[in-house]
Amino acid sequence: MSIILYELGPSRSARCRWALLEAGLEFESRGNDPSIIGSDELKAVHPLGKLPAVVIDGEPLFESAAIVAAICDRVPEKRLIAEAGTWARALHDQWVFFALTEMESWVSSSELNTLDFVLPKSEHVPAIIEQNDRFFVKSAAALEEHLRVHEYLVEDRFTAADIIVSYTVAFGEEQGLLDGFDALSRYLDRVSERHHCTLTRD
Ligand SMILES: N[C@@H](CCC(=O)N[C@@H](CS)C(=O)NCC(=O)O)C(=O)O
Repeated sequence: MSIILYELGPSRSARCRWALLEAGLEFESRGNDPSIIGSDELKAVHPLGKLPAVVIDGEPLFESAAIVAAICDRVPEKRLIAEAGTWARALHDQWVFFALTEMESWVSSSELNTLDFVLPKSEHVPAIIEQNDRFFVKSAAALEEHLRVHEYLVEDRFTAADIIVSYTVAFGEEQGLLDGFDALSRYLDRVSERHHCTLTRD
């Protein structure tokens, strides 16, 4: 199997690196320089020229959650992701979509409107931050409920869902949004203990 991963430090590509390390698959790393973003080389793999992106056996794939699932599906013997077609896989999708649409969209918008990495300061809308925080916290409370009684998201064991969702939770922690969410903090501590974890936390 040949795998090329376009990545950059603590960007969402960290999810894919983590999955590849858990899977024990060899890969070639490309990028690791901010100039890769928006480059023609990356646009040939990701239509928006964003990270992460991969080429697996010559086939391009983008979106970090899709990449993590594709990697984990390649090594069924490692049991890194609930089997396709099972109810557990539906729960995998549930938590992944919940994290990406009901949580990550808000912290991502706050980041875009705070750092000048993508949008110049003149285009920032500071008023949006308070609203983003409110929506993130509302969803975080729902995830907190689940993780108060479960150590992991699916099948009560570490899986790809935890790779994807814990990155989103850590994104919220970075923005100071986990106050009072003890189960979420303990969850981040738990997944951070894994040898291959790529989460960066202060
Ligand atoms: N939904 C995408 C998000 C991709 C994304 O926004 N990547 C950021 C780095 S974490 C990026 O490349 N930003 C550059 C830009 O927006 O131009 C995923 O999960 O892969």
